[in-house]
Amino acid sequence: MNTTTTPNKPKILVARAIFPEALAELEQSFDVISNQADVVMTPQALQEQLGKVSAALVTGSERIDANALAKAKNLKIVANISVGYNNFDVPAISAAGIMATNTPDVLTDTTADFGFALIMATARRVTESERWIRDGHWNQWSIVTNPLGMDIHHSTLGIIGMGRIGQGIAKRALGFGMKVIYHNRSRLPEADEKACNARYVDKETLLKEADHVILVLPYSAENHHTIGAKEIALMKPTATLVNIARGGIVDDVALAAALKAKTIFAAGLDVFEGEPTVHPDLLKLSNVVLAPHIASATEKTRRAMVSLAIENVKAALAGAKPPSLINADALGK
Ligand code: 8YV
Repeated sequence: MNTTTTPNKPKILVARAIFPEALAELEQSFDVISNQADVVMTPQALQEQLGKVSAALVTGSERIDANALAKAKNLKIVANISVGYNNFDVPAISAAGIMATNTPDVLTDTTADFGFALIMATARRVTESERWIRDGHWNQWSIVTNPLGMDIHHSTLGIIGMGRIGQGIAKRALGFGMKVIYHNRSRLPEADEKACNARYVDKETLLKEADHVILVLPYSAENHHTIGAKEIALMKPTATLVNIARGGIVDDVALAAALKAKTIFAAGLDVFEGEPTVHPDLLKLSNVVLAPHIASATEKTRRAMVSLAIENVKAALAGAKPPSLINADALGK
């Protein structure tokens, strides 16, 4: 950990490495405890550091719960550099009177782009084809034995989770002439459905009808294993499944078994149960595209996420309402 100390400046913890310019900006207003070495803190180290500061910038690798907050007597805000906040125990944070924020909107298009990239890479066997070349198989090219994929254009896309990112993916699908069906906790207003040309269906219908299924729903205990063996069994044997939501939404063991048995065609995964560990069964399979949680990872968007997190911190410490406050109701703000 690196510390810069200036009297009378509030202390801030930056739990993971951020862009040097963003760190320099923070150092103008705060005493910064930073982790530019980017070694993930143990829960005990996190608890210690949170006990020293008024604000913290964190990511999905920091679990913020009652234990992490046990010594946090001066902490006013935990700002996630992430739109998803399943690393936050929001009731525990609210009970401690601390503001919790995330980074919505700034990553919507970048994440929707990647969702589409993963749909295409999965259906068209892009990474498998690259391995095929590198392994020296191109001399076996033929009309019938090439890595043959599934079409994207004019197929049916099933989106589970129709928030901002889900709608962004649906709008991109329009350009491919896809039929879009979706399932969500609540149905979208008619105008939004029209803008996406998307039809609401129940989960079972979606799984049975879709050629490509993409998961974009937030993780919660009730969404745990939204897709397990039973759900995969409903899908077409030619279908693909893409998860850019969170590990734990899919039962990775059941998915690996289905991919191995080829009961579905292929899967594309940006998120995993137990990240950064990937289930060994998945690593052995060729019909799965693997990505290391990079859906929001363009330089422009990651910078925008850090900037929004800093804006949230500055507002909170200035006594204003942060722009993306998650627990406004619980704190009466
Ligand atoms: C983050 C994400 O990169 O925003 C999210 O919900 O999953 C990603 O954009 C990741 O969570 C790091 O905090």
